[in-house]
Amino acid sequence: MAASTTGLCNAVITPTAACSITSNLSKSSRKVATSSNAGPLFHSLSSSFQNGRSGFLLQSNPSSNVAAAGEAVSVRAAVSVQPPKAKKTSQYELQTFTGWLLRKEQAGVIDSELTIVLNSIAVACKQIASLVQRAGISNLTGVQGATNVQGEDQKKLDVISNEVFSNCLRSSGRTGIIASEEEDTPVAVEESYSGNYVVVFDPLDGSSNIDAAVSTGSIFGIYRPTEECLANLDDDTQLGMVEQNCIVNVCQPGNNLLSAGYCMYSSSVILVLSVGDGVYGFTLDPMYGEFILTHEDIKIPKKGAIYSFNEGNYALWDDKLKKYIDSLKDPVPTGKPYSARYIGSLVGDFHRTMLYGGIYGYPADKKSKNGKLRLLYECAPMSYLAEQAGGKGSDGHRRVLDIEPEQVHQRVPLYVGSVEEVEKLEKYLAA
Ligand code: AFP
Repeated sequence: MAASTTGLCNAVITPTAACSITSNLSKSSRKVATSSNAGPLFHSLSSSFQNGRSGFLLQSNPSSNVAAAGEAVSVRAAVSVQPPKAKKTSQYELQTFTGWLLRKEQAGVIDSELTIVLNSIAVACKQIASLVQRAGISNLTGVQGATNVQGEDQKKLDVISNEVFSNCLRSSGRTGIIASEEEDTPVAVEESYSGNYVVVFDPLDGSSNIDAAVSTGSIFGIYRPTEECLANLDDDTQLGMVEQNCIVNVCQPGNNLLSAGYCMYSSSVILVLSVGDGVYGFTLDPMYGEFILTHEDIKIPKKGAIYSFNEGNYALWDDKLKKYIDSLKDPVPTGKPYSARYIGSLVGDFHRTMLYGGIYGYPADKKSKNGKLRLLYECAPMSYLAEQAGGKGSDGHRRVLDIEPEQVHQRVPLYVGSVEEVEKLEKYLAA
């Protein structure tokens, strides 16, 4: 990529050649379907109906399993144009991610453009999940031989996942700017048809775990570009300005997020996201190749006796933080110590914290004055999800979502999880 700067938020980059990938997303169509044989076909037709894109569903008499050749199929449920029901009506009815998105669209929570972007992210996650699962077999473990702008060794899968994520976003035609952990500076997408969303992502977080087949994940955040950026996109004569404006657009506080989420590649592949009305989790069904709603309206417990810090850095920490950690091991008045759990993969550690409660922390220390995690594509999306689930995300003193980024790859300390646990830590740091 032709980049000439260090990722400062007022930086200018040279335009890059956009990749021409045809869209994976099939246009919705009105379907007329018959089924003489219940089972997977009928199930998939039902799902198609459920997703709100099928106008007509013709169903043969289910008591007759096979319609003989030439036999007129008796049509029972003729035509329905009813909107899809919000509640499950059958034990066989699965709510797919696509169906869920369409319901959110119908309810006016998101628009059709954002639906397309989120769908393209789900496709990227499925592809990355498959690459991660086959990494050992396909010789995809190990390093690529390069370092990213942050001086970290790029794993082979870091580079491939970045390409997969970027290509899926480009092919959606709705993304104007992408900023990734693996790119020096944000990239303007030239073939954007509409929407022009700004998408920030870490395509494979926790990749140092890959060679040991430990959990990893992808993290993303979606912002709307400012009016200024949209206006200039049509003006070829000001391309340099457009680039500059759009890069500035990447540096938005988490408060402006329209949506954020992650996909965890673990014993299950789980996509967790929010579009601003709670947090929802979808598990990839390997049989159907679809994300299925499995975690509805996730709420982080108000407190939880699990802490997740890299305690190997204890000697480098501030005394106030040391006191806080010590207090978890010998708490007054309960006397019952907290449990320590640390994978070293933010997505896995955060996912557990969200479901079981507790606190995840990556503090600043004597070596890393601002901690390790990146504000834009790690701390802000996770803090947004935490708040949407009733939890809290803090840098120890202030709300992470209020922090105005100054650089694309800016780092900040992160403490996220149960409200009471994060507030307890803040009190120790303020003492
Ligand atoms: P890698 O992508 O290099 O594995 O880093 C992962 C990460 O950014 C985040 O996912 C972890 O929570 C954190 O770093 C772990 O850092 P430590 O190894 O310093 O504990």
